[in-house]
Amino acid sequence: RTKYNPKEVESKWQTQWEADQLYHASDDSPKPKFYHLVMFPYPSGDLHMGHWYNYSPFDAYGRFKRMQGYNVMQPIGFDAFGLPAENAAIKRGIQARTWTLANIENMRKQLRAMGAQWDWQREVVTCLPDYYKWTQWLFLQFYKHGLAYRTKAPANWCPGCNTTLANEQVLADGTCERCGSIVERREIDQWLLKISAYAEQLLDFPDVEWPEKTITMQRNWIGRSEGAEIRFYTELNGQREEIPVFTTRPDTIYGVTFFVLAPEHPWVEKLTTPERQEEVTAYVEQARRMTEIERMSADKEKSGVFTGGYVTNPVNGEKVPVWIADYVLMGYGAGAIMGVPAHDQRDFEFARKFGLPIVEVIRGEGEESSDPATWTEAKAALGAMVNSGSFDGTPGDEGIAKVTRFIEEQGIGKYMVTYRLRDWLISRQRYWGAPIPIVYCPEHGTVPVPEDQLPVWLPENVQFKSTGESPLRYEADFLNTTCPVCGGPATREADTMDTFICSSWYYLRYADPHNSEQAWSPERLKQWLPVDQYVGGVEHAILHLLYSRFFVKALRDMGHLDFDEPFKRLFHQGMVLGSDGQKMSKSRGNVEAPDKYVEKYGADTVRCYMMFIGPFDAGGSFKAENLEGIWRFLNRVWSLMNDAWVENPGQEETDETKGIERLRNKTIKRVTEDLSNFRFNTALAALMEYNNVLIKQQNELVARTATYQRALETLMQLLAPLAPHIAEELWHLTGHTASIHTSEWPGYDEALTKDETFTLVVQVNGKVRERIETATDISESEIRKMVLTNPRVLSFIGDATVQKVIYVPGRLANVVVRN
Ligand code: ANZ
Repeated sequence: RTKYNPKEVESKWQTQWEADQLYHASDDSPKPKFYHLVMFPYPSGDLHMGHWYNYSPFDAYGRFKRMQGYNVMQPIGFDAFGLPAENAAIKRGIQARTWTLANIENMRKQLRAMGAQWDWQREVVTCLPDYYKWTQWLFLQFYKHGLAYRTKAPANWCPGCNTTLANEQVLADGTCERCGSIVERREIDQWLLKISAYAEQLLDFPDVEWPEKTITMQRNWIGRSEGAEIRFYTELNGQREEIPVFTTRPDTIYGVTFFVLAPEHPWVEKLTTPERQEEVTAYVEQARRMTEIERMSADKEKSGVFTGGYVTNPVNGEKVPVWIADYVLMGYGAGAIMGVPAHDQRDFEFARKFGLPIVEVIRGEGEESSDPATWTEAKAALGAMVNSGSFDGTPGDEGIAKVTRFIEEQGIGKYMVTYRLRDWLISRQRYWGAPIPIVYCPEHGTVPVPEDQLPVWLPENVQFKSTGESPLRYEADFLNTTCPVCGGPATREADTMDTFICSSWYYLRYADPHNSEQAWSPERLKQWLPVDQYVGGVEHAILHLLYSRFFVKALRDMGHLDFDEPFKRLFHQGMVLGSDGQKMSKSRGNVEAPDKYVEKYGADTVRCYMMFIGPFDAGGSFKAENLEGIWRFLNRVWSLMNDAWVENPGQEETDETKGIERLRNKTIKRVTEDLSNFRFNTALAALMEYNNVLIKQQNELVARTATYQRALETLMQLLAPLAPHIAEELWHLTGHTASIHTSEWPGYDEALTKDETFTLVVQVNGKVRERIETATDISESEIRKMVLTNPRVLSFIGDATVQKVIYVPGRLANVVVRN
């Protein structure tokens, strides 16, 4: 017999599979489709442990679905634009494109070595013109439909990366997610996508099976608030001027004792009195340098300045002082608030700090009136309205509705819903991204590049200057162009698009990756989309997954596709940790490269080990020494198949073979259910147990029966999704000619998965009184207990005394009683 040599086996089958195009998902298959997607990698140059941890079970699931009869499409590609390539270009003088493509080549090799069923014919690389042409085309569709616009917007500016960042790329502590620098705010002309127009729709998750936690994270990010807009007013140059606020608590309107504008609010200038001017200007300057996150931080001590101006509360006619404070944000609600210190904690702290009055207007049930001066915090809970004129006594929820109705009747405000979700800032002052297809003409202003002139080519070589502007601004050949309308001299937009745009639609392109006429054909999209199963990290719970949903809904409304959600079922893998149980990181020195283990044990062992670490969604520690256990298991399978396989099993079946058949059915059931539910570790455990039993019997006569041989065949098939190479090799070794991966997943007989049972006849004094289904291997004492607790039997025993129970094994029990 031969020795298990994974290196030989694996490269042989990888070559063969590729030659046979085994994993190419045909567009004309009669089988039902199954679109099986994993988040595509960034081409950093190396497949790390996390990729292996993610892709191994993922691939096993795809193979399982394929054996179950689906036309599985399992594509792979590269999310290839972005900062690291540009940084490599700056640091090492190597072209971003060259760096990226070399990395991709290396990762392709590593991805092949994994032996996953990638459909390489569908590969997409987002930095290549045949892809970004369509990214640009998509931008133009958004533009055409009023969903892309340019404005001077305060941007998160990272001084370290010299670029703007999306809100999502700023960490909770106000630092850049890439380099850790403190993020600043700057006003520049930028392009945004109007994701806010879809805020309400994005709250809804129709017909998807997503982790509840992820749905909640997205909903919180969108941040829907119901309340009212109320317009305060002032006299300015003899004119009545209105300034709206947004509040979720219109019922507290009588408790307003001050008014606060965001420092950037346009009214700051108009309301500030000359004597307060200097102080106000200084404060505005200071606030500008802070990030929103810092400003919103709950533990930050409240700060602010009085403008000298006043506005009037439209409900009770009271004049209140106008302040500016950084805890009020320009980008949320109306950029102004009514200060209700008694019932809002931030306002409470603000009032305490600046000695502003606090008036109680909401009181909880059974609560006594108390002096707010004695309070230590605001009373934020709902309650009955007090000190509120004719509204006094109105309870909780009713108060909100009643005041809202009142202000609507008076024409001083209206019911309103706001969202925290902001429009998506997509301009990047960077080189390595898809150029925004816009031209600026002195005559015609902003002109979209005509679709038939796409792509707007990204130069392959540029000069990097540390100006904070896009390097494309200094590329005369790129920048200078002609106006598509008049043909006169014009300049191109020099910024490139956020790479999250590229990844918002790659799963659509996979359906029709070589289409040079369209981003996709409607037929192909209809055939493959939506994605049936999507696997990827929970770190994308908001950014990528929300953007992709927005794209699909917007494109649906534009008529480019006809479904509502891109990803029907979503699964987040856990994280693979270092052997010390800590996140793998260079600084901790616990990073492991998978390649050397693939070299030593082969991909099948590494794949299976990844699945064996723990539940897929929980993650776990990578312990190199534990690879041995899997290695031994695969070797035992190898030996068993080599030693126990017989071509023509002539041995007659016995009672013992029934047990083998039962175990075979049970194991199929276990593995089928485990794989269906992403429990790869327990599927593997079931196979190990199964293998052990078969090994024990391999030298007995029973091993020469057709039943035993069938059990061996099943072992190979159940193992095939997890360890595809060894299973394929053994499959051919045992005389099969077609690939095991095209074989049909073994079915099982439910009845055979149960333990063997028989019908016990129960007599009382010789008369048949009951029949009980019970296990064959039940003991006599268990029979006795079962019979004497059976309600029907007890009813026949009545008050009589049980003398004995006579048991005829496997048949009947007779209860002898005497009155
Ligand atoms: C008066 C009031 C009284 C408020 C009260 C709350 C409690 P959410 O739920 O997060 O939407 N607010 C409105 N616009 C703001 C802005 N631009 N920056 C900072 N704060 C702002 O919060 C809505 C509440 O946050 C609003 O309701 C407003 O304070 C404040 F007892 O108005 B409230």
